[in-house]
Amino acid sequence: MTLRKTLNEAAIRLRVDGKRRHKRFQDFHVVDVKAGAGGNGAVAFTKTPTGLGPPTGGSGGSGGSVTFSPNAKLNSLHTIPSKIRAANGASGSGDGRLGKRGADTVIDIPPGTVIRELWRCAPPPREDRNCSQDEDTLTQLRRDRAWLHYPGMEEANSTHPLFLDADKELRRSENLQLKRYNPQHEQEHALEVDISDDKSPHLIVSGGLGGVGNPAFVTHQHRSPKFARKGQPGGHVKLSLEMKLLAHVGLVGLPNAGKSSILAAITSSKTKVANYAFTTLKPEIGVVGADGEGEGEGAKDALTPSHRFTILDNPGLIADAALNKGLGHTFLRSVERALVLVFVVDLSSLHPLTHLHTLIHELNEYKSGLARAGTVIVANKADLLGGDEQQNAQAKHRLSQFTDGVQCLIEGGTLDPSTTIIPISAKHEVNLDKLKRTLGERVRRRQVEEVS
Ligand SMILES: Nc1nc2c(ncn2[C@@H]2O[C@H](COP(=O)(O)OP(=O)(O)OP(=O)(O)O)[C@@H](O)[C@H]2O)c(=O)[nH]1
Ligand SMILES: [Mg+2]
Repeated sequence: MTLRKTLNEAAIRLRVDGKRRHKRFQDFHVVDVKAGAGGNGAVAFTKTPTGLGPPTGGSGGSGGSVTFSPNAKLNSLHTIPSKIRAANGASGSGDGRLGKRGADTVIDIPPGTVIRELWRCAPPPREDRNCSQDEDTLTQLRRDRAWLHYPGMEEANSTHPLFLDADKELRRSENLQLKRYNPQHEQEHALEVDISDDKSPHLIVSGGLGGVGNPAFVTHQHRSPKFARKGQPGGHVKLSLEMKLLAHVGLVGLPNAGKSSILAAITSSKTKVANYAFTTLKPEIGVVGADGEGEGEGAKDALTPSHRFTILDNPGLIADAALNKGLGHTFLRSVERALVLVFVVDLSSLHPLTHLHTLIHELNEYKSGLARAGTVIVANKADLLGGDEQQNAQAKHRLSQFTDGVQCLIEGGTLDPSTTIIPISAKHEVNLDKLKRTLGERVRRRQVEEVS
């Protein structure tokens, strides 16, 4: 009874820990981003013994903008708030005092994040989109949005020629803006930014303009405007953020194939290795050839400091991962970014070739032709084959069958002609130098291809 209770508690704790661990990594996020609105212009006058003197209302400050800035220290999107706002501009005031500009918001984003616009609030705000309203109500709604009146003067303003002229002018410019607005064009030019390693920040939405104060409306005939412009709203968008980890090499394999064992064997990464499926829940990066790491015999010549490369261990891929089953898309996004993909298959399993077909199928389902980036096939757990003479012969036969299958895939155009098979034992560290050298070469080759 007590043992069962303890076991239950442990299982619950593990589940909660697992969820928490998972929460610390997020590679897809939808955010609502709104820039600050401009501050209102002021309706103010110098006070004189006889009443109101010349107009002195200051203009409002513009709203703050929202900018995304790459920060190489980040590798998850979970710290980014779902609602991102910049400060509104302050309103202007008497004596021509200008309102303070709203503070900008700068959001740090991990490099390798692709930002896509899902929705944008189209300018200008148009009350008459609501066709059920009558003309007078629409006019009133528009005026309420755009104008600020001196206390008690709204009614008088609504028939005053100075106000009517200013309102007409505003309406004309908004109509022009609306005519120029083309939803098709807007869609075609929707924001799509790939935040890369460069440090330059990307402006996402600009703050609204501040409204002008009442002195801006003075004319020769009318020296005392009793109204001012309100500030304009800031840009407002909904974005999807999709993070793709940047690594030179990506390991792709079914659960338990030994991907994490390979990462642990050729880098100093402390990734978890265990004999059950889905040990790895989030992509993990290691560096091959960094100081003191991955420097086995023969590797020193091949991996000079300039030839270091990063390698990404991924969760196990299962059939229908491309349909978002298992951990699904979460890491295929990162896989897509790697220069070189490595298929890791368990050579000791009954059907290594079927496993390879599954991996290829899932990658190609996710993105057509992606499997051709898999130019290295690691036949892992080779140590489990062989032993006596008969077993050795069986092992050779199995490897040659596997090699023939791969050759067919190359001839059929599914795999790249440069695809090579490297039998290894990650657990017993056999043939890892050859693996590192080959990966180093492939990465350099792809880097040269990318530049040219
Ligand atoms: N005999 C032998 N066992 C290995 C070898 N490589 C990995 N293993 C074992 O296979 C099991 C799975 O290894 P992992 O490295 O965790 O496999 P994985 O592909 O990362 O698994 P997931 O993270 O669940 O996808 C562990 O028990 C490893 O010790 C190998 O070369 N030989
Ligand atoms: Mg793993």
